[in-house]
Amino acid sequence: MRSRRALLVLITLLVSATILGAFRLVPIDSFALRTRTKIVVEDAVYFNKDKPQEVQRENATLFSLVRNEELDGMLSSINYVETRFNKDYNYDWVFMNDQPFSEQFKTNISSAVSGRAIFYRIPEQYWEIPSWIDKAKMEKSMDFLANEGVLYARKVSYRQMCRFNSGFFYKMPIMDNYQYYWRVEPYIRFECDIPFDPFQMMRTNDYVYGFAMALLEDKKTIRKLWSTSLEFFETEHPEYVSKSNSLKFVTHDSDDNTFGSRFYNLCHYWTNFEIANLDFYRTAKYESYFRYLDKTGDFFYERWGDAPVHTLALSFMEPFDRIHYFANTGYFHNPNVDCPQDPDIYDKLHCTCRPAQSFSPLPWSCSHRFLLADEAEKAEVAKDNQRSTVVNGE
Ligand SMILES: Nc1nc2c(ncn2[C@@H]2O[C@H](COP(=O)(O)OP(=O)(O)O)[C@@H](O)[C@H]2O)c(=O)[nH]1
Ligand SMILES: [Mg+2]
Repeated sequence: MRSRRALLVLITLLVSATILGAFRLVPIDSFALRTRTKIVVEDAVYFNKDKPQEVQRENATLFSLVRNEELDGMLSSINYVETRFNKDYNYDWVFMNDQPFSEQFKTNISSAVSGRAIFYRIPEQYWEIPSWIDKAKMEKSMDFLANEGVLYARKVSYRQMCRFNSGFFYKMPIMDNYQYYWRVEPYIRFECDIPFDPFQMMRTNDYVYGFAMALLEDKKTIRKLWSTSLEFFETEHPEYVSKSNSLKFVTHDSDDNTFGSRFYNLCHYWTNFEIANLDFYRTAKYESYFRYLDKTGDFFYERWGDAPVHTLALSFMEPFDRIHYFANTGYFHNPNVDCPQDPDIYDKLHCTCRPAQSFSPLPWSCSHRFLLADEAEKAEVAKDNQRSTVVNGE
């Protein structure tokens, strides 16, 4: 009896030792720890890599809000960004998630980027549905939009993502370290070389915002966004409206006054690519605009996207010449691509996209409207300058 018990104890000990040994032999983080130093700062996890000293870099980072299950798509996007641009610069790359990043995600991603990979878990208060949102009303509105066939009509997380990208991503302490960010989504492509540093271009030209594609928003998702924005900028804070604004880009004259005094033409910068100066969002006026929008609850009741929100904020508050169209990048986000039409540019930049499939010349693209509005604005400025020269007798 005693020897059987001893045998049982021995077997238990052997099994436990094997299990523990196995765990010790394959620690989850072994690869990441073996190849790079890991520093934990608040909620952010840095994977350090040495950066070549001779490269002139800006105070900037690539930035992706992404889910663990989008690992393949993120790796694919990284591959394009690194090959076409970042391999020569090794900019940091900040990854944010409302969930903890998996070890697999961190290991694969930090190995794929050429600079530092920084993984940041978003604190709950920036992601959760605010307590003052009426859930029953939200359910009803989601049903209504679903009946209308609106994309992501019933997706609450999509609304949380849009609200986060409108009013919170730049408030995460990790972003305090930077002046500019370049947003990158999973499964995007750059089908042409980017043989210059867009961040440097932003700084030297004093640009606030850069985009690669602009298009029309689904009106059903933003029924009250324009009227709310007009209330804010025309009634509450006319002092926030820039004298040389780009409202020409987002409005057109129409007898249809559904949206108020002017008509929103639904054009917006497609924010899945954007490069911007974070100071734009850090101002009291942007904050006050976001708060005004947020308190309507329509990020949840309607399905306001961060793209029209960024666009309207820029159009009212920033001078037109601070917004830049990054053309000729061969940027692709399903289902659209902006492919160079000029064969010389196409060859020089080693593009792989198909010019005939380019979305930018199509009627539902707003890129050409941007260029036309930009030209009109410049002509007006030139005329004003001429007039003041005559008045001043110079
Ligand atoms: N962490 C996290 N990221 C999200 C979530 N929903 C969307 N995203 C990210 O937000 C961005 C926009 O989402 P996406 O599904 O591409 O929207 P679409 O481009 O409008 O179709 C992408 O970078 C996604 O990875 C979410 O619930 N959690
Ligand atoms: Mg996307």
